[in-house]
Amino acid sequence: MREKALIGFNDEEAMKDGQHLDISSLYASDLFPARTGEKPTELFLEQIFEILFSYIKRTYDGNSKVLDFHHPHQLLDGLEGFSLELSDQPEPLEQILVDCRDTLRYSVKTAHPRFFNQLSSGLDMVGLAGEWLTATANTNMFTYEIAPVFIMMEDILLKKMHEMVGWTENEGDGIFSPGGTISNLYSILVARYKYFPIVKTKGMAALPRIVLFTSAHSHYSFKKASAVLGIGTENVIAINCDERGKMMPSDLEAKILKAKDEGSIPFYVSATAGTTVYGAFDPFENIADICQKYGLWMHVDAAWGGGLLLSKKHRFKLNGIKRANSVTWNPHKMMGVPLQCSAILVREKGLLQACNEMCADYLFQPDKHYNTAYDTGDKTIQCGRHVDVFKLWLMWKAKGANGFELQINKCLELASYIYKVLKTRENFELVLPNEPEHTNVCFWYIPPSLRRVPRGKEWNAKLHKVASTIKAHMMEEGTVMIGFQPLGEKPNFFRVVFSNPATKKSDVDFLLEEIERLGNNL
Ligand code: ABU
Repeated sequence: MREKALIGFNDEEAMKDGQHLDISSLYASDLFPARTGEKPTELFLEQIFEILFSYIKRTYDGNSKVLDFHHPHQLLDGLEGFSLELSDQPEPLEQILVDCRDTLRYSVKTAHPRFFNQLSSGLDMVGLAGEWLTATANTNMFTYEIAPVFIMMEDILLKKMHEMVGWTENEGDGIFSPGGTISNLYSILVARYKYFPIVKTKGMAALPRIVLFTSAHSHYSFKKASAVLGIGTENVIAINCDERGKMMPSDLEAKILKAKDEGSIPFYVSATAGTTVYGAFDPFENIADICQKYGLWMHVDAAWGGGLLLSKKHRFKLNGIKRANSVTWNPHKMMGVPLQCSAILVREKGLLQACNEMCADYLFQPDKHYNTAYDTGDKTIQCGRHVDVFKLWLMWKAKGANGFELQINKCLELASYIYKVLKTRENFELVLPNEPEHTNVCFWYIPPSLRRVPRGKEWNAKLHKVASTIKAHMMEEGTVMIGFQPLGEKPNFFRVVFSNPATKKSDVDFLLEEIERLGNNL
């Protein structure tokens, strides 16, 4: 018979107050977890499961808080029996359970239907199971011999993604990487190697001044990667965008010509499918024409927008992506796969391997008894690599491409809904007048003191403070979370994004009501 549950985690109040904890008899031995399979191990994991499951239930309870905010110094000082301090002596497992509970208690519920702060949100139950299984397998993605199933799954998923981008059967390579920034870095790395293979051995000193182009609204990772790769941030040339945040092909061509005139060597253009703030899609066909004309590598950063390839209704927004030489796509964003899950796709086979391989003979022995083409670890800039692919594979099994399509369409419908609501609310103003292309919708809240007064520089300066002030109150109250930022000359505005299939229209209504409630004294 199973021993009684030792912690009353099903009791919401007990969770909140830390009361009714009967944990004294849980473990007699400090040797745990040396002998798996014995009662203490099972009990410990059952208790952990209860803690996690209770957290999940509260997360999806629309009336629970999104966060219980504390300042860094408060966390460092310790909170109600929760201390971050580490000591030389082991702590009892009872305390470890409480630490797990409290870690979640003071974390942000990114799966809460009212969490609108980040491009990745939600918590898919099958994806979560995938993450648990991955952690249980606890292996490394560098060789087939220690990750046979996961390596084959990665191969299958990369092929699926190539197909969705529109590459032919003979095209397509890639690797899962730790996030969009690293995937974008790979694209520059491999493009530079394609045009200047000597860089691998001789370094940047052997190269002329090379420059790359990306839009003013693109992700900051291109500058970061250029700094890391020794290209230099000054050699990242920003291309102007139109009022919707789309790269202007005319400015791209003009800046390529100018760079050439100045003696620089253009080699790479990154276009964006779903910019971070506006959610804009660049005109890929026009950009591809220009890349073709000047012999440049074309990358598409579809970290955010790639998911739309699964939607028959919205995939036209990525028309032309198949002409890209490389694509970044983060299933942990629109596809709702638990963090992290990002892929760099490269059209030309073999380039990633040639660019990055070091052939360490203790690991990638060519005379193994199986097809060593599946020892994919030398394609990467890492050695050890986490298994990010299984949760995506499992989710795909569980919902199929059609299931992803439904959840993605639903998120786009929510964006359309809030856009329409905002148009009718007199205390809010849309930053962009057009229907959203992606799930980003940007807007200002205009507080009473700024209504019906002349607008100008001073007014803008006051409006700039509104979003940050409301956000500060919002964090203290913990009822909802949304991000804000300035853009160019535009004062701070809110950006709502939808990627959580659990969000409903009532949560969207709540968001706007909450902003009004928190801002109506400003
Ligand atoms: N890497 C872009 C993520 C930004 C965001 O979640 O808002």
